[in-house]
Amino acid sequence: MFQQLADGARLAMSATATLPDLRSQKVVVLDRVLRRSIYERYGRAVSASHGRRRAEIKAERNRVAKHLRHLAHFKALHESAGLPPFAILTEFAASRAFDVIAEYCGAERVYAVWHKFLTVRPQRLSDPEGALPFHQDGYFGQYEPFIRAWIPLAPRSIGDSSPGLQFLPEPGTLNWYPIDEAPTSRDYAGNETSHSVIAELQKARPPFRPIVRTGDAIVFLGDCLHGTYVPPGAIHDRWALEFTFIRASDEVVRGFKRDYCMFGRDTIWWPKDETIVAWYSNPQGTPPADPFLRIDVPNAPKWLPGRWKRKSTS
Ligand SMILES: O=C(O)CCC(=O)C(=O)O
Repeated sequence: MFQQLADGARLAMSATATLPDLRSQKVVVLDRVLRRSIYERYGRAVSASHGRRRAEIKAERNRVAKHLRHLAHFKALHESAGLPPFAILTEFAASRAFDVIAEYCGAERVYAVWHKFLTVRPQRLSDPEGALPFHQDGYFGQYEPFIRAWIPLAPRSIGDSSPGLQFLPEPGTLNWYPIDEAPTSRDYAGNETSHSVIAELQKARPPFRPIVRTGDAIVFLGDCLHGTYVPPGAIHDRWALEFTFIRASDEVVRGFKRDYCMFGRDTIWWPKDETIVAWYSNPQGTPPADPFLRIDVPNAPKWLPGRWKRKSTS
């Protein structure tokens, strides 16, 4: 049964594929989600920036306000990649990965907690302790799991000659497992799933370890057990980009103050950095009246995009 899921979860870019159901599958692998002209340039900028000395990166980060550190880095990456501002976001919003997420959310807008939205995920072979153990990403309100899109940026092949991800999905069920009492992880001990639970699940079926290429996407729900997989034959370090979304109503999201962004099919609402920083640094003050930039998504496909075959209703 698991093997069927693993095979069935991989969708070739094909006009006949049916939009996958993230809710029941928990993890979906999509081929060629981003255009090469975008991911190659962005990937080069990411790996070059991570190749610099740690101290240099730290000094650069400390020059900008805390809440903007990730954003300053994001802007700098676009600049050094020679890409227009926000290109990686608009590319993602027009992608089939976003179709899957929007379908799961069943709403016009998909949200993200802004300061946690975008993460670069390096995994160096010289740092095996930096690998994440099996864990669940957490949840939001009513145990609604986070939704993650993990996009490999470099090298070309991930999960065989470089570190990838591994999953133990339990299709259809929502289950939060206990945390291990004697965790071994360096960076992630507080979220390391019980080793005995993992051993039991692995007895029932082997982990799903997709081999992906740059520009593909792995989309998964936060309750799906997963972690880093360092294949025995790995010879390259790896860089990936990770987006984290949530399914929520406008009303719930208001509780995040201004710390969120929204994705719609043809528009992204992205916080205007200066007003947000002012609000964060003086939360008693008047909230910014118009805190979001509206970013148009060029070539946004209409819902339901023609690239997906409709599900049979019979
Ligand atoms: O990038 C990785 O190796 C692990 C990513 C992961 O498990 C996470 O972000 O929750």
